[in-house]
Amino acid sequence: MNMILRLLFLLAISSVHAYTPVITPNGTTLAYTMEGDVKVFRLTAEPIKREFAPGLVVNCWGYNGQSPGPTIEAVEGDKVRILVTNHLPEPTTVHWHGLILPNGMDGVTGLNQPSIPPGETFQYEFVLKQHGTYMYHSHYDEMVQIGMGMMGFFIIHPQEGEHPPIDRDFAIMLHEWYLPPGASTPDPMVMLDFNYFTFNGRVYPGTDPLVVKKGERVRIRFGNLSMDNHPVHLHGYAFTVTATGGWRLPRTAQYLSSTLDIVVGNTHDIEFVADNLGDWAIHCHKTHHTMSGMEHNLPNMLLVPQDDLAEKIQQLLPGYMPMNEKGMGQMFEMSHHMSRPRNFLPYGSPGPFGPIEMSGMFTVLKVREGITSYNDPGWYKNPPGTVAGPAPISQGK
Ligand SMILES: [Cu+2]
Repeated sequence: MNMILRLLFLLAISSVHAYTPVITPNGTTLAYTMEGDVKVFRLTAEPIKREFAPGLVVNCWGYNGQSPGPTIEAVEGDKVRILVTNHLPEPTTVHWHGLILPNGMDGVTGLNQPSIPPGETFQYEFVLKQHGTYMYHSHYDEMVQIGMGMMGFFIIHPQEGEHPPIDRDFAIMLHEWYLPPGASTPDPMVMLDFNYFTFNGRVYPGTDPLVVKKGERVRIRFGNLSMDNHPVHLHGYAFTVTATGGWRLPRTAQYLSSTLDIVVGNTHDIEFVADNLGDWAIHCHKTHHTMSGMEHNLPNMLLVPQDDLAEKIQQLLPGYMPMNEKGMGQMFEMSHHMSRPRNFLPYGSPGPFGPIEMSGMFTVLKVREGITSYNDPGWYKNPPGTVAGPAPISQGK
């Protein structure tokens, strides 16, 4: 009897804190230890190498070997202690973006605390008084440290569970970088002309697909600490915008959309029921943000015949190829055969119907039925007769 009561008690306790763990695609969740009733997390600020996609490795600054840093995940009401060790060559601090906490824990260098010198460990401790999607980021030398990737998610689950419950819960941090051709270190001085745009520190085809089972309720949490807003578009669905800045919108303020502008310095949550099978693109709709490695100060040669010119230049520069006469789509074949600078991605990657020419902030929502794991199920097999193709002759020209 005693045993059964204990079991029921344990079940009750665990159901209070039951939540669907957040998945950070291409990332991890930060482990913690319990010290009394305090959840203790450890972050190390340090220079790291981040592979944006196979063949492209970038010198970033981040936390625990990653940029974005590992996702901190906790429950409303938790007492948390976060130990931050600085292994950067300069001081740092950490700001807990959007959290309601004591002033001295807010992390703004000079205003709320002295900076953490290289080699030192500082301690932050506070009680989580809210739930939702929040972030953490450096608040020292922000242009360099945030620009170099010092950010991560801070996700707080509600104490009483979710209504309706979420089956698949993803978190995607948006960022942008300028990497000169052939270089490995981004230039944090650049204000506008970025050339790599990342979901969780990866560019397509390096971004993990979001794999869900048909009928599951999906949430995607977005955070943006870059220099631009990113209007993220999901194909094949209408989603509901359910939270902004971490705060859940009242039902009457939630709204349907297929594109949502993810604002700099903010987070947004969207939710939908995955009832439409297939491989659905999800990407920033600024067209330059689904490119990688673009240089933007080239002359515009669109519709300019270059045949003679190419021959003449080839005498001086063997292997020279004319670009952009008939649009940029032709670059796929070229860029996979021509020699490229080091640490530079070819243009496009193979898809089920030919090259996918988007890179950067692009990934694929894969909705399947009958899958038994969330491993990448490969490309969607479209039912016969449901793929666009050449029109039959009867339709005329
Ligand atoms: Cu964008």
